[in-house]
Amino acid sequence: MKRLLRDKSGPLTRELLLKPGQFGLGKVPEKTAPDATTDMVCGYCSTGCSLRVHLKDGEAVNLTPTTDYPVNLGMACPKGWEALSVLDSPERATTPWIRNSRGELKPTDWHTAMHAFVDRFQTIQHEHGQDSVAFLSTGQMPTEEMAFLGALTKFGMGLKHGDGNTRQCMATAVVAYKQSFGFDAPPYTYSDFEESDVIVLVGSNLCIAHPIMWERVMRNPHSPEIIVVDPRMTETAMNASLHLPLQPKSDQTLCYGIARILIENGWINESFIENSTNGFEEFSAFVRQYTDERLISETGLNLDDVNKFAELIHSGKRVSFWWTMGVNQSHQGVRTAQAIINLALMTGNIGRPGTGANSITGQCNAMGSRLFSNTTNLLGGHDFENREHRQKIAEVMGCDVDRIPSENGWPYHQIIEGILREKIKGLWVICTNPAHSWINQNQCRDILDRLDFLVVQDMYHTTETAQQADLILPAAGWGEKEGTFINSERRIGRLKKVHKAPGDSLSDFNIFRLIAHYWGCGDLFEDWETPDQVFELLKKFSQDQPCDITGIENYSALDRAGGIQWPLPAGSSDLAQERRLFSDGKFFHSDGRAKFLFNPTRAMPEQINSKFPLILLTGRGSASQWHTQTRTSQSAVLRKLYPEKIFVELNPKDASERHIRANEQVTVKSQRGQIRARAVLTNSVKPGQVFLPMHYEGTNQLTLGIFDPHSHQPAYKACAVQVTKIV
Ligand SMILES: Nc1nc2c(c(=O)[nH]1)N[C@H]1C(S)=C(S)[C@@H](COP(=O)(O)OP(=O)(O)OC[C@H]3O[C@@H](n4cnc5c(=O)[nH]c(N)nc54)[C@H](O)[C@@H]3O)O[C@H]1N2
Ligand SMILES: Nc1nc2c(c(=O)[nH]1)N[C@H]1C(S)=C(S)[C@@H](COP(=O)(O)OP(=O)(O)OC[C@H]3O[C@@H](n4cnc5c(=O)[nH]c(N)nc54)[C@H](O)[C@@H]3O)O[C@H]1N2
Ligand code: SF4
Ligand SMILES: [Mo]
Repeated sequence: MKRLLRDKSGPLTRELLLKPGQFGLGKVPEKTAPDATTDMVCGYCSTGCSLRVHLKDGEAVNLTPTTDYPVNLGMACPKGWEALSVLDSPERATTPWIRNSRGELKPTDWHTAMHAFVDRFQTIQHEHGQDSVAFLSTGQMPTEEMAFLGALTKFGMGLKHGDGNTRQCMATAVVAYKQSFGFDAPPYTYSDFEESDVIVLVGSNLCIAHPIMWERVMRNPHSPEIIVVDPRMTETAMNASLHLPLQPKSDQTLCYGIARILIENGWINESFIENSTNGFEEFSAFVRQYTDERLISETGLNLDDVNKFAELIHSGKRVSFWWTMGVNQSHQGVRTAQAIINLALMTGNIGRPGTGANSITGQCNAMGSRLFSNTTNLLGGHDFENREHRQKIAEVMGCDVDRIPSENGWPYHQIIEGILREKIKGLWVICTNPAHSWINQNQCRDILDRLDFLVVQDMYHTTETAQQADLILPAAGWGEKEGTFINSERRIGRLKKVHKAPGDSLSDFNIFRLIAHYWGCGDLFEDWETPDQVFELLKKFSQDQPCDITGIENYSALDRAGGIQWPLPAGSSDLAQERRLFSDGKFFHSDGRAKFLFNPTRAMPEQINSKFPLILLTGRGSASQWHTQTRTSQSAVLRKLYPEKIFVELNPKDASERHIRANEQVTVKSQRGQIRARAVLTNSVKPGQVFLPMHYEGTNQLTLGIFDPHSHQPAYKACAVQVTKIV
């Protein structure tokens, strides 16, 4: 029986809660950094820039980018510069909110909130089974908080199903790496941007989504060839030496065709293939079917450009391949990512400076969530289904091994479908905003409405999902708590408390402690009092894994080193500022070899037709907007840098056929919904395609809920729509 006993301390009283400082409640900010300045990593994107926060009496008054941090070298994008200003906002949740019997959300206190949380969820479990309560989390909390949430829900509360918004984002790369390399291991370090002589960016709009990585490309002294594979002429494509505006979702065909051309010309690295890989013979036979004719007809590219792409890969001494959401968010994302990995393997472009098959992550702590959130894998990159792994984690936890689930929980879309099938009745949403960001949003909102109890834990009480909640738990945000993030190049950096969290809001860490206490499993978390104590546990979880960090002494060591990239096993003296994986040609599969993996390409599931003749692409709109805009819309400076209302990018040819003029309001319609948007006429989208930024809530009313079969990641990027003039 996994249901836990009530805490031995007996019923909780309000007096207990009101003790000053307990669970961080009512506590004055600890002056973690009484000095004049302190450095910490940014809380938006996965670049992981360091920001120097200027303090007065331990409170932040301003910030500037850190000049001597190996990631950003004194640079920051607008979001980083404005990171402090979004903390003080009237939309911050300053107390818990609970929905009353009239259906209205009303402020309440923590004691009532905690009782409601425990009573409602435990009642649901009692009536509908242990697994009828699930959670959805994030890539935007410190690793210590993610591990706490994962351990609390799965070992403490006995939940089985929980996933994160990293499913929307990184799941494809995770599965691709695990299958190809034997572990989820992005191999690169950012100096590779500066050391390559050929840089290939596939489905990645670096200028907008990772502007400081783009700055690193600009510092490359080798005048690199930059090849951008993107259906749109993005800001990044405009700066490329070769832009390949392929048909959406034809990247896999393109990579297989390029592989065939490389093989036919003998432009491969035979000794690397021989010594470090498996499966090349089969791959080589397989790609023969991707003939020039097929390549041209499926990608819509011209043969000269395709051949030039192959020649540039061949002539480069240090070729790096980078990909992001144009690849991951696809009905065939995993095999597409592996088609890119195969190009790096067959040309031996991995493990050396300026090379690599490199997935760029998205959120500030996507990498932390991949390894330590206890969702898709057991803490520390372990496997729920492996008994030895469960035993190891149970020992570190100091608990019975039977408390560790022996199966994986459902991925995100199965949790959502589980609500529809009445298998999931209670949902706890932490640090993500699915009512805006999840695919096919009209259906998602209807589904969330069917829950018996929805808890949302967020910095703001105004998010689309919080407005649907039965209970809102007010969370401290970036700058208001301690912990660590892991960036795209596997660098662990620190996060500090430099600002007082407003009202009664608490760090997610303290909310989890409070819940453990009320739920009755506080005993399991006696050693989890502070983030730095949990960091010690993270080290133990990681021991002997490819992501081993037992050699990181403590938080101060991270400060001194300018962040540390995993792995750093105990006893390692390799404290170089830039470290990449696979320099010895050895991968993480048991035989030390990487695998060539491939599958026949599949057509886009939703084809255009006479009713919906345009392909809708979605993605990031500007460097000043973050996702569902709950944070970035709070900054007056950022608000000036992007359009307030939704707009659709449309090619002038498609516009004139529809008698649409610039800036007119139009209807964009798919089989799932319709929205109004302002028409922006631009040649950056090709005829037959339109683009909507994801930052406006309308966009996901149109998208199609299709998922990669291996990673279960949603295919946000392409579906069929029609655009019409409003008359
Ligand atoms: N300013 C800002 N920066 C961010 C974020 C943000 O919200 N705002 N979010 C962060 C997060 S979480 C993430 S995951 C990253 C995402 O970073 P990116 O993946 O770089 O951003 P997107 O704009 O989503 O998608 C990249 C490109 O994919 C293209 N694309 C669409 N379909 C295809 C296709 O079939 N093939 C190819 N080759 N390309 C295609 C789109 O045209 C788009 O230009 O950004 C991170 N950085
Ligand atoms: N159409 C389309 N849709 C997409 C995408 C796309 O390209 N196209 N991209 C997808 C991708 S890659 C991603 S990553 C998702 C992102 O989707 P979401 O995760 O839903 O987007 P965010 O706006 O970042 O939501 C984070 C929430 O956490 C809150 N928050 C911030 N910090 C904290 C904290 O410390 N604690 C707590 N408790 N809350 C906090 C914020 O206020 C916000 O409400 O969107 C996906 N949706
Ligand atoms: S590039 Fe990313 S990490 Fe750097 S300042 Fe901008 S949002 Fe922050
Ligand atoms: Mo993402």
